[in-house]
Amino acid sequence: MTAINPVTDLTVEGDVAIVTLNSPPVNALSQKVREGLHAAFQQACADGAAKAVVLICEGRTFIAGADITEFGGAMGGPSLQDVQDAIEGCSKPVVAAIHGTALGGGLEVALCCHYRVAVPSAKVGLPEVNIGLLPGAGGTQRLPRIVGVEKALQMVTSGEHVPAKAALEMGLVDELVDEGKLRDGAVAYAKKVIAENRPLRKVRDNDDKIQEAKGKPEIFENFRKANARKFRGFMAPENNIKAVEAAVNLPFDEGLKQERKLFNELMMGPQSAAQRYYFFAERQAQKIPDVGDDVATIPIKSVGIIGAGTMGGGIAMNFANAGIDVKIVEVKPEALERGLGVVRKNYERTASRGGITAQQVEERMGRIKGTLSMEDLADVDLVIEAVFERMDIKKDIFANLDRICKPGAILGTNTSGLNINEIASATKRPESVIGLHFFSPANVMKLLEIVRADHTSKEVIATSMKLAKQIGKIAVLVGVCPGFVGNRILGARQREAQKLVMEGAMPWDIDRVLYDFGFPMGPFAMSDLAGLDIGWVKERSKGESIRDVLCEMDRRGQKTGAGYYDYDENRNAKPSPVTEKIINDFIVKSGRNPRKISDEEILERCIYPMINEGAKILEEGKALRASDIDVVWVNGYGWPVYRGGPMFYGDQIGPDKVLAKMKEFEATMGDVFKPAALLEKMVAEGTTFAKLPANPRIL
Ligand code: 3H9
Repeated sequence: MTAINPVTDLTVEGDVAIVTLNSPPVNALSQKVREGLHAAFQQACADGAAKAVVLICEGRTFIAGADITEFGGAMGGPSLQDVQDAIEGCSKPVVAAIHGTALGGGLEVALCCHYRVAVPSAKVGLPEVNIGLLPGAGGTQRLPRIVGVEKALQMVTSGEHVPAKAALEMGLVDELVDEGKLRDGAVAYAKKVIAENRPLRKVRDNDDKIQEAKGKPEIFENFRKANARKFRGFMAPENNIKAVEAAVNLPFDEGLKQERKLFNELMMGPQSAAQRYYFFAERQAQKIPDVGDDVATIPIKSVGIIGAGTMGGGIAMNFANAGIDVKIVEVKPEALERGLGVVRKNYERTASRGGITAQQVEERMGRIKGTLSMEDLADVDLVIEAVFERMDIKKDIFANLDRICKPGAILGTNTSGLNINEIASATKRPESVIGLHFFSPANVMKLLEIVRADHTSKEVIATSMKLAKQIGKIAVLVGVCPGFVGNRILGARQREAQKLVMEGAMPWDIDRVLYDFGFPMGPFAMSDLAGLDIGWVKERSKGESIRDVLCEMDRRGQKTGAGYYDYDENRNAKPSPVTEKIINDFIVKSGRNPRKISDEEILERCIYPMINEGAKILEEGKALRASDIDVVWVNGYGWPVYRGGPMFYGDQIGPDKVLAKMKEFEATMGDVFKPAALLEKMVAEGTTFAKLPANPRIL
């Protein structure tokens, strides 16, 4: 065996040369890796004994793509293209041996190999779109030559990871080899290629699949139209589509040039910078400075959930989906039956769309047991309380759980803002109490705010973070404060949205500005969707707010055909003259005159207080890092990922500009705009949210 460099080895076994990469954690194509591969292939191809070459990786995965940390800086040679040329131009057949994930540049390297084998658990894909890019190393030119244009469009714009079996069917992989026997399987395959004297097949030379799409621009137009909603606001999907169009309409090398141009456009643009930042933000959020890998975790084999309402049922589904047994507790048999019925319906709907099989529906339902007795939770490893937001009820439940649950069981609450220290005080084991704040619908939404209370133990935190990953959530650790991180910042935005209305901006103006910014919908459209009467009690209504009046008129949102907006039978929203009149009457009654408010002011008034609130959260130690706040807002509140998150956006605008505006608002509109001390300090020191050191722990 020859060590080519610290991350690359070359061995020749009989007539097969084996190039082995070992660059943890994911064999990304860093400069060292490119250098090693380039040199190894030059040597392997020149080796007199070798008649074929296998490329294989050590560790958890085949090459997972370009090294994203290198982006944005100068890249040392050799380039990825040099490496690919060395592989594709090798005079001997090259076989890629794939396990784990061959993603992005990793798959693009594999597509330069003449043959590909994989283990059944492997996955392949071109996920560059998720970081605001396109496959910039020939992926958009080679992929359609194997899988055809339509499938290629779908793969590059969704970034999906295709399982090995499907990849085999599409021709992306030539053969599956036994799990755990990749090396032997790949060598055997290489020997077969040699024995059968198979050609040096190059993907670039095969135009059959793209011929079918030549002269059919409607394929691309239809694809754009069908996905317009999904792609709204994003730059990368369009450039991906254009690159595949180039594969169809241009000779291979010209197509490559066009792909490079479109790639560079994205790489230089603001969206990819935001999406790359976000990629690392999500991973960073998993690291808790004072809860290291050495902290033991508690095995969670069974979960109890209190409350079979929408939240409780949704939460239960997460665990059942992950193969964990669940007991749901309700007070009344009808409520329990209704709750379990909703869960079943949800599963059946997924099954009817092909998401899971009928058998899986039964398996998952089989894992969820209903009970009317909290005493049945004596043996569960974790309890999540999901009843309505009343402190007295929650404390009562926790006192009971303290009595019933086995020692060491984690006692979680799904409260969206109540004081968890107070809830924990109802028990004699506050170290076991933690906030597990799911977002609705809990079986769909990715975000989980994990709330550390004063006495929550490190084991309980470490277990919750690990469990979140196991059930497919993105967890962010936050501290106890009203609304925690997400709802607290939402509160700042909602307050301004309501105030803007009382100054003369119409709900649809505010919604439009926020929609155009990239949110899926604005706050008023959202209220109409959720129902204006949530938390509204007719008997207590005094007609003191616009919402009171709307509800009294039975304008309770989409469900009643009218709310802030008027709705047609297809639930299309139209600005409502009725609402407009109510608003104007309110403004007059308050002794003011409605004024014309610019879109710019609407945006600044809604967004800057969010950034300011984020700064307060950081200075109070209720979040570890600015980027954690961004993860909360992108995953839980529809902040457009191509704008990174509110704190990233604050850095883009410039903390000095945000501060100046907050001061201006404070001077004219009062204290609620008072800038956070941290924001003042940052500006004085010329720093940014991204550069702030992480808080050492959640307070
Ligand atoms: C590209 O290829 C462009 C080309 O087309 C053109 C070039 C010219 N780079 O996610 P995990 C780190 S663009 C650098 O927790 P998992 C990650 O930060 C790239 N670092 O593990 C983390 O570090 P830490 C296209 C990377 O098992 C550690 O690895 N490829 C990269 O849950 C473990 O990651 C992609 O977009 C990278 N490319 O998931 C794939 N990837 O431990 C991106 C990971 O310090 N990667 N790291 O926090 C993934 O989707 C997942 O990481 C993967 C593993 C599925 C591979």
